Order: sequence, then C-alpha cells, then structure tokens
Amino acid sequence: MVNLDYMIDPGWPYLRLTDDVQLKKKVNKDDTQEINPANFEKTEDMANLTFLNEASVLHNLRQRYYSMMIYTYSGLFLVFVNPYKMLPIYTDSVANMYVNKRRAEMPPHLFAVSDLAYRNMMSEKENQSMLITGESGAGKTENTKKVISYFARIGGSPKEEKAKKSKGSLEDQVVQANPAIEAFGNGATNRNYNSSRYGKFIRIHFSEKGKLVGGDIEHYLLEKSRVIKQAPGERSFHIFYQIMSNEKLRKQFFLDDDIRKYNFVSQAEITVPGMDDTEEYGITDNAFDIMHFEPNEKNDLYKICAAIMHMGNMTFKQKPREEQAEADDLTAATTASKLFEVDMEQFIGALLKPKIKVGMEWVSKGQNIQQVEWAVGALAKAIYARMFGWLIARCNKTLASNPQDSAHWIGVLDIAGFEIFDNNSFEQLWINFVNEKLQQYFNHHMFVLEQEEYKREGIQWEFIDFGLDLQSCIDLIEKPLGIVSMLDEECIVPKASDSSYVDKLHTQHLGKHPNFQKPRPPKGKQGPAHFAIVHYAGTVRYSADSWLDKNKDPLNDSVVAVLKTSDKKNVIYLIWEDYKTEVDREADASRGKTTEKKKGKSGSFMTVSMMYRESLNSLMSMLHQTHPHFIRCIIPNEQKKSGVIEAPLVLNQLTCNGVLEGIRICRKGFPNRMVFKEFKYRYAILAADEASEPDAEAASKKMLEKLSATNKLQLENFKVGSTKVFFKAGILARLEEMRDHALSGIITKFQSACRGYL
Ligand code: AOV
Ligand code: MG
Repeated sequence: MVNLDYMIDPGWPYLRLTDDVQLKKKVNKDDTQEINPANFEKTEDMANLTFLNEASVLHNLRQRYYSMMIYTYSGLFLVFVNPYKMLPIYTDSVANMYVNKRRAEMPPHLFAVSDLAYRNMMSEKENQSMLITGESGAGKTENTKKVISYFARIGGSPKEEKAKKSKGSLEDQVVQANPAIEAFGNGATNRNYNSSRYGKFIRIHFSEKGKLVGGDIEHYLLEKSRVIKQAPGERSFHIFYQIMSNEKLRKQFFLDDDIRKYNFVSQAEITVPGMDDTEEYGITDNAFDIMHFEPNEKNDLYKICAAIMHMGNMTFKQKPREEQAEADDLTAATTASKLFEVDMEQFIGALLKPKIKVGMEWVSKGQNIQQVEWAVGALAKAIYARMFGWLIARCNKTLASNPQDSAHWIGVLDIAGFEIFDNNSFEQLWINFVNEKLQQYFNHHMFVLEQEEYKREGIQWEFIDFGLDLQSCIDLIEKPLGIVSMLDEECIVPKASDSSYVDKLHTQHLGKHPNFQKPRPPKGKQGPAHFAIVHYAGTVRYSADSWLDKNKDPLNDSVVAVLKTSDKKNVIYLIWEDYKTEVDREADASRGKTTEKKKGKSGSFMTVSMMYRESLNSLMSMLHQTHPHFIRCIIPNEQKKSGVIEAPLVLNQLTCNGVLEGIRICRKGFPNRMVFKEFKYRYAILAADEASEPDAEAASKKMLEKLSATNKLQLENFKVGSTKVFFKAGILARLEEMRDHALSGIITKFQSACRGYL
C-alpha cells in the first residue's frame, strides 16, 4: 500500500495527483467543483475559464507556476505569484518586446499592463493608476520597482543618454528615489527581509508627447513603532544598521562599535541573511547623491538616526518618595542633545517636567519614570516619522516637474493588502479599511466597464453596482457614529477609556449592524478581542486595547519646543518647522493669526484617524480621476522557497485580494464572450447547415436558434450582442463537450468507413 498522504497538498479537497498514481478518495459532492475542459489548461486569462470556481483558479495558477509562468490574467486583474528566484523576464530586451503590443499578442506580464497604461494615457488623455496589492512578501515592491523602471525607460528621452552617464538624469532620479526611501522605510520582518513598513503612491508625470517630466511620492501609515521595538526575529529600519556598518559615521556620531549597546535597535536580529549593510549603505548614499541631496542634508539624516539610538540609552530613576523621575546617567542625553544641537539641560528638563497650560497658567507637570520613558519613546518615533516625511518631500523637490510640462500622470500604488492576524488592532483596522475601499473601487470600476460593454453590444441587462456590496461595511467604519468617529469622539471625552469606547460601540451596533459582531472565542494563538467586523475578505476579530492612545498619539510639546531651538538650517529643525506646539499656537493667536493646523471638534488636535482619513480620501479622489489597472501579488509559501505552492495560503489570498470577488461578480453577468466569426467556426459541427451561411453574424444567430430549439442551449444562458455572443459561466464547457462528442462521432464513422474501404 502506497502512502499517498505526502502527495496531497494540504489544501484538500483540491488534490494534486502525480501522473502515475491514481488517487481515489471519497469526498462530499458539495466539496467538489467542476473541472474545465482540457483546452483551458494553463490558460492565460482565467476569466475565459468556463467553470469559474476557486478550485479551477487555484489549479490554473499552480500549473502555470510550476512552469514558472508567474503572471496570469483574471479578467481585470493581473495575478503574480512570487517566484522567489531571479527570472530573465525583466530585461531590456523583454521590455522592448512589450512596447506597443496588445494584451492578447504577448504572454501575461507586468510590462503588458504597464504598456497598456501608457498607451491609454496617450490615447485617452487620461491619468492612469496601477494598484499593486498583496500580503507581506508577495512581491508588491519588486513589481512596483519594475513598473517605475519601465515608465522611466519609455518616457526617457534619448537626449538624456549623456546626462544618464553623468549621474542624475530625471530617469535615474525617478528610479533612485526608491533605494533612498527604502533604507528608511523598510526593515526585516519574519515574512520579508526587505519589508516596506509604509504604503506609497508614486506618480510619474508625462508631457503631452509622453515624455517623462517628473514625479512625486505620497506615503501612508509608516510603522513607526519599529523605531523603538522589534519582534523576535525582526530588525528595525535598515538605515540604523547601515550607519552602524560605517566606521566613519560611527566615529562622527559617537557611536560604539557594538550595536548591541543600543536598546532601540537591537532587541532581536541585527543582521539579515543575504544583506550586506556596508554595501547597502553605499547604495543609499549614492541614491542621495543622484537625488541631489546636499552633503549636509544627508549627513543630518544619518545624524538624527544616531541621535535616536542614543536616546534609547537615556536612563531615568524614580525620586524617592516622590511621583517624579530624574535623570540617572546623562551620557546618552548629552550625546543626543549634541547631535540635535540643542541644550541638554533644556532637553532633559522638558522630558522630566513638561510645561502644560492649566487655565491661563503655564505649569510644570511632574512625570514619573514610566511617563518619562514613554515620552522618550513617543518622541523617538515622532522624530523618525517626521524625518521620513521630510525625506520624501525632499525627494519630491528633486523630482518636481514644471506644472506646464505635466499633461498626465500614471500613479503606482504599493500598499499592504488585507490583514487577518491572530491579534488585530488599530493598525489592521486601517489597513483593512483602505483595502475595503480599494476593493469597492475595483468593483465599481468593473461594474462600469461591464455596463458599458453591454450597452455597446446592445444587450439588455441590468446590473446593480457591485461597489454597493461593500458599502455597508464601509459605512460601519467611516460614517458618523461608526467605528472611527466614535473613537475620535471618545478621545475627547474626559475619563474615557478603551473599555468605555467598546461599551459604546456595542450599544450602538451590536445586533443592529449586519457587519458588526461579537467576536468568536479565541482559537489557537489568537488573543482576546472586543468586536468583529465582517469585511468582504472575511470576518476579523479586533482588540481595542490602547486604541485611545494610538489615536491620540500624544507628544510632549515642551521637548518639541526645545528641538525647535536647533539651528534653522538643521534637518532636526526643518522636520518640526510646521508643527505648532501649544506655545507657538498661543504666540500666533496673540499675533492674530489663525493656526494652520486643523482642529478637531473640541479644539483638540487632529487624531491619527483624522489624518489617515484625510490622506485616504485624497488617495481615493486621485484614483477616481484615473483609469485603473489592478495587480494582485501572491506569496506561494511561507518559507521563501521557489516552486512550492501552499494551497490553503494561496486560496486565502485569492479571497482577501479580491480575485475571487472579481470572479463572483463576473458570474453575475455573461463572463465568456466569443466573436461571431470564432463562434461560427468552432461550433459549426453542432449546426452544420446553419453555419454554412457566409455571414458570421447571421450564421451565429441561426446556429444559436437551432441549438436552443433543440434544447441544447437554454435562452437564459446566452445573449447575442452586436459583435459577439455572451455566455453564462459554464456554458462554453457544455458546448465544448458537445463538440468533442460530435467530433469523436465523426472520427469513429470515418474510421469504420476506412475499415470498410480496406
Ligand atoms: P512586498 O512588498 O509585497 O512585501 P517584496 O516586493 O519586498 O514584497 O518581495 C519580497 C521578496 O520576494 C523579495 O525580496 C524577493 O526576494 C522576492 N521577489 C518578489 N518579487 C520577485 C520577482 N519578480 N522575482 C524574483 N523574486 C521576487 V511588504 O513590503 O513586506 O508588504 O510589507
Ligand atoms: Mg513592500
């Protein structure tokens, strides 16, 4: 007896059989799905599959992946499965092959979609967007880089060839902004050694003639907690280790040779397999040169990182019998202040006794040791996040195009996909909300296109906007009295807590809103949760612990005021330039200026949610001005191994990334289409007399009449347009079967005729 278990993918009931073994297993009929006819094997576009089901999609992607065909279309989606090995498919010569080609002319490829976007932009005079999503490690960032290089190439002018050699052509800069930003925005996680800890939208601007004229970058949701805390097996942002690999910088910034001395950045890993920090430092530094950063600007960025490392070593102790902390050892604080070019006494004083306004009076507020340590962490994170924002703005300055030159743009969105973890918090709510919105955008876009196609073909068929399917979940999150607004409200209620917030949510929505549920009890490694939201991709359990703090994200204004005493040329000053401390606001008010910073309802500052919402709204309104293209990246296994597909992992992603949702809405209409000519030739054998009519349209109509009159094809299963026939999912397979049957009948007849003749 052969043990067959090892041949079965864990994704049962989707079995994988080896050629020489016939595996028989009893399964429930409901657990099975129909197989497509053989001519659909490894199909390039899964929308053509006549049976559009999960098993077929998985099977098709898997079979193609085994042949390293890593790109596959699924209707409007381009699906990518991470090959985890370098394939020679991104070379200049391959890129050239895709220039000016229609989708059907070449195998599915990222370049095909990129070229389509460029051509659309030129012909429709419309902005374009490429939406690249997927789980961590799926390949979003690598694909983004390839897209940007493709656009830089086709938009680059030959005149720039010379400039290119001399460093710093626009084409180079558009590409080189990435390594500069990645050093500060990426870090090693267990899932991905080069994980982007932020989302980005890069716009490439083109002139009327399609020439590259500039670019700009917007960033979202930087995971700043990584600056002070790393999970086991992970590292902080790459730049810290790059700085530590360079002796000159270590000396200049008073850093010890041993990185383990720096608490903030050495809680877990300090090296990454296959990554040479010295070499990476060279790449980062060179990218800054290409981006035309001044030597003092890039030096300041490194310096701030070093100061943050020193800040992590500041130690405090509790004063005996007092609720007040004091400095323990001042070495680290002295070095950090020196690097920030601020007065150490003021710096430490602001941390220990921040000034706050009580009524009309400014008073010093005592802080205990936990409060001070917390404030140092919050400050380190805020400095890093603001520095990151400044760095991107600085890149944008270099990439800026002359507004008159820019006619259109193509935006590339590289943003984390839907997340369902064992523990889901505020961060996951936002990621999932963004994805819910993006999926709605996709559904709506598909609806519009379908309607247009049906109209063009003169077919009567009323769809309901597929985008509305997601509206109720979106409302639950964003409407007044929704999850986010109630959180914002709770942040200004005195004595409010995470649990008072949860209570209010329950009272408001439990049993009343279909997308709001009591969480199921934790399973396996799951932690406790307070509520669950039914997203399109699945039901997610959320814990509301620390949400009030995460949303308020309080910062010690007094210490910011001290940082703002640094020289106005220093980056540490520049990153705070537009931040209004309470003192600044008071000074502005007395000068009669209204503060620039927007205020919340009660006059408090913007919450984190308010800022996120603003940037999400601006992203969505930009996307709505574009013709979108959707790329879905899939991680095939969790071991970073090439050629291995873990079926449940892939299936789960197909659900979360909307590929199956796309198929679901496809099935509502008539997803398989065939132009009259093709229909006539392929199925002539089923209605030979009718097919003899020379005109393809007339012949097709007659054939269809005959097929439905003989009950071989039901009227509700097809529609006749002005150039093609539309079929419900599964109908083509039936026609194929009939065709096979008819063909084998002919062959049998022919064979017996031959035999008789012999
Ligand atoms: P991500 O952007 O989707 O994750 P990356 O683009 O960083 O993922 O890809 C992760 C790793 O997969 C890369 O470092 C490569 O080793 C490999 N990889 C990705 N694309 C390709 C490709 N086209 N060819 C070969 N290898 C590839 V994250 O930013 O973590 O959400 O947060
Ligand atoms: Mg990434």
